[in-house]
Amino acid sequence: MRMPIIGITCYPDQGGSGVVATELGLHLARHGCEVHFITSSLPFRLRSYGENIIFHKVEMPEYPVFRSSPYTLSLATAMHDVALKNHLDILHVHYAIPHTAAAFLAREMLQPTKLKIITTLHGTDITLVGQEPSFFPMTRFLIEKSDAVTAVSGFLKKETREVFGVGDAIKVIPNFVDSRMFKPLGDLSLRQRFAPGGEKLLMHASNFRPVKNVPAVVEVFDLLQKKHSVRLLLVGDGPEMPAVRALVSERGLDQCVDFLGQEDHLENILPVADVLLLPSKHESFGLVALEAMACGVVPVVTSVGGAGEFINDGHNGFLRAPHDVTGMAEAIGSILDNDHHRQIMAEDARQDATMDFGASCVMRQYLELYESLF
Ligand code: GMT
Repeated sequence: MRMPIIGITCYPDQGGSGVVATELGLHLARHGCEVHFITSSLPFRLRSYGENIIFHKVEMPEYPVFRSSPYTLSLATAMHDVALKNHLDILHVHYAIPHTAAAFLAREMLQPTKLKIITTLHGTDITLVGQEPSFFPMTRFLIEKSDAVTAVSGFLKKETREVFGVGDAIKVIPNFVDSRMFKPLGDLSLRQRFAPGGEKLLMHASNFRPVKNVPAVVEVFDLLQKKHSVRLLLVGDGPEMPAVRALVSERGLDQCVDFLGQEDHLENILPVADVLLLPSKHESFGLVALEAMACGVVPVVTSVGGAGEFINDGHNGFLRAPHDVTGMAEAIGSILDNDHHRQIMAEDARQDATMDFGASCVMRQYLELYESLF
């Protein structure tokens, strides 16, 4: 069978769903598929135009009548045009709202067509945004109208079925990590810059939205630094940042916390850490924890969501309830000054991440799904 021609739509800015969509497209292109990215701007991980990759920017005209430009309609038109001109077989949209709505419109405009729509559910499109009363019936409709739906964890599939009453056929395809890109630190000089006194390094990396529960990171760190020689690295930016900065100052921690801001090349900074803390209120998967594991960094992650599908508590990381600040501090404290124990966990973490969640292994699961539709 010839390789399918695929259109991919995602949010292009920082965020796990855009990372998964872009990395999938890059791997598919290397595998010989023609991949068309149809997005509002260049996805941040799409750093070069490799062979088989074509980027189509969605144009959004301004008009005084509009309060804001109707992005979904412009996207639907772009999808229609790209599909027609390039004979797309599949539109693979990441994050249901509003991407599946645009794909549905594009497919209607193309009738009769063999174009298939695949929706990958990533998280808050189901757990938060999709449940808003103004989106709820539309989200259910779009799940039903997709030719195939995938979810990034068993947790997210279960949540979709329980909340929306649809999605029995959802296929679970987890997040993945490229272990050539995310790997343990080779050169220790960067680590020494952040820990000049040989301190241990705790890291948090996210988009600082309320769901990420970043104040808990500061509270855990506050407990830890009373007993251990440790520094905190905060990577990323977002709406919670002012509150987080205020909490750091209020606790008198300014001297031992570094705010590194948004980092497009997370693979450069992640490996300097000893432990990554992700205490989200819920996390349908928690891609950054998997990337940390591939770097040999021990993850401490919320137990609410899908992280239990790749973290084996006490073996390759720790799972704790998002409110359990003491439990998180105790778990981290138990390995912080025990290099031998931490190294064993770190090695297990890297092995588990790269064996079961490697890019080629997960790409094959998507390819099998594509093939099953024809
Ligand atoms: O759903 C979101 O919050 C957005 C999305 C993103 O773009 O960061 O994150 C979700 O998708 C990631 C990739 O599949 C998952 O690893 C994250 O766990 C998930 N976020 C949440 O569930 C909060």
